[in-house]
Amino acid sequence: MRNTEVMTSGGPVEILCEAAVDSGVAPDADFEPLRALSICERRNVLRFMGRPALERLIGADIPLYRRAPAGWVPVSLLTLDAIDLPDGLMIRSQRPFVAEAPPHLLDDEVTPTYRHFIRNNGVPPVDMRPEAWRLSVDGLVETPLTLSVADLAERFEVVTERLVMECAGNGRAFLDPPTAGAQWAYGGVACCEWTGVRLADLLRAAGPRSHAAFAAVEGADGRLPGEGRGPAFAGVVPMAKALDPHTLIAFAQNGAKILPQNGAPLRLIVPGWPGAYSQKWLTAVSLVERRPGGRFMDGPNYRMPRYDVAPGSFVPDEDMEVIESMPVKSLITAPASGHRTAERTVDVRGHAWAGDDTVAAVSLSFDYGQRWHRAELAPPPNAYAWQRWQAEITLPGRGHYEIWARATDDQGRSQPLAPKWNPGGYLVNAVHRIGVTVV
Ligand SMILES: Nc1nc2c(c(=O)[nH]1)N[C@H]1C(S)=C(S)[C@@H](COP(=O)(O)O)O[C@H]1N2
Ligand SMILES: [Mo]
Repeated sequence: MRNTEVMTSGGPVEILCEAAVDSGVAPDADFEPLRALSICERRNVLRFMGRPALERLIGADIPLYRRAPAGWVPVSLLTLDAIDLPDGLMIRSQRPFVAEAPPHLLDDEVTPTYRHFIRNNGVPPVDMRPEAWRLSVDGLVETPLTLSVADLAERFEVVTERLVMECAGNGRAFLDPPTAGAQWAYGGVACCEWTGVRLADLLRAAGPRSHAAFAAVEGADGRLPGEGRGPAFAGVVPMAKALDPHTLIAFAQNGAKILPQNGAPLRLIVPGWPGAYSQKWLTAVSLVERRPGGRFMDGPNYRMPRYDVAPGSFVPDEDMEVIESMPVKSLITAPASGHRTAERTVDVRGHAWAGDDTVAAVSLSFDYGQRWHRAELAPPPNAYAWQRWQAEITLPGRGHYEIWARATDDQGRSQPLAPKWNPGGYLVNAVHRIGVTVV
């Protein structure tokens, strides 16, 4: 049993929980000291170990060791984090509260509500009662609106869709040198079933003026103590995306109320784009002509260099552009990394998604990317849902292997084999790797 504090509506709350869920790795006493380190620090310790030391830590031979890329570190030694919360979340930061699930707990086609990652930038509002909530739509509109949660469902068509949301910084923990921000491993992504109304329908009801170019969105959360006054997190959605029929103002998640930590009672869902666009605890949508320099929406935040840069480089602001669609990516959700089995043949499955686009293919490799085996890939159940894939992989024999998954989108873009460094630590979409040992 361990005690954990969670920030919910009323502030810190004590939750008693057991690490009931297997994190999917072999508990090796030798590895215990490394658990206290960050993923980046672990890599920097492990990369200088030779084959015998790595094999001892893994508890098995690594037969294809000589095919591994320079500086390779077994992924199952990198991602050894304890489950902190019931239902499987690992806490990445307490203030602001940030948590993610390990990939093998994201196996469901529809992510269970409690396994949806949590990314707060400030302190959630205290009062999230739907009865008292009001949403305003104003700025460059003919008729400003003030709506209650009940008004939304009464006045506009209600839709339910499975939508992928991913934090732009998901995967950041794999960058070297480390960059500031939440140190996500793989779990800053989810695909829930969201119910709500289309933002486009509200905007049409309000009548946007012709020079409206952006929807500036506000939430009711406050800044962390010591960070001054003002909104915790400002969002800006370009009009074309605001008018996309899949951009929703949601009031339900997986058929029930949205959880406090995920933005109750109303939140925006801007699928395929960084989670940062999906304003939680939504209170206002205001149409504006010019991009406002809201908090976290200016400077280098949510921007990528226009070109590939060497790790650790300085990139001038004018060479940075705002992130819109997220890149193609995949997750292996079964087996869990660290899986040990007597069978050489392993059933592998997972999800793949590609921002505004769809996934055209998923391939798997067990020899560090030399040969690739095509997986079976299902179409998305609706636009912006992730796609199921599965494959049967037969490993060469006993020992420790890595299985890598690489998705390719319908524009022909594939996941890179190694993460690409950038100053903000965004859009890390390198192949997903798991470790599997045949005993
Ligand atoms: N009001 C508000 N909205 C917000 C945030 C926030 O801190 N405050 N975080 C953003 C970021 S960076 C992400 S990735 C998603 C995370 O949503 P989740 O916590 O429900 O997973 O919400 C976005 N919307
Ligand atoms: Mo995010």
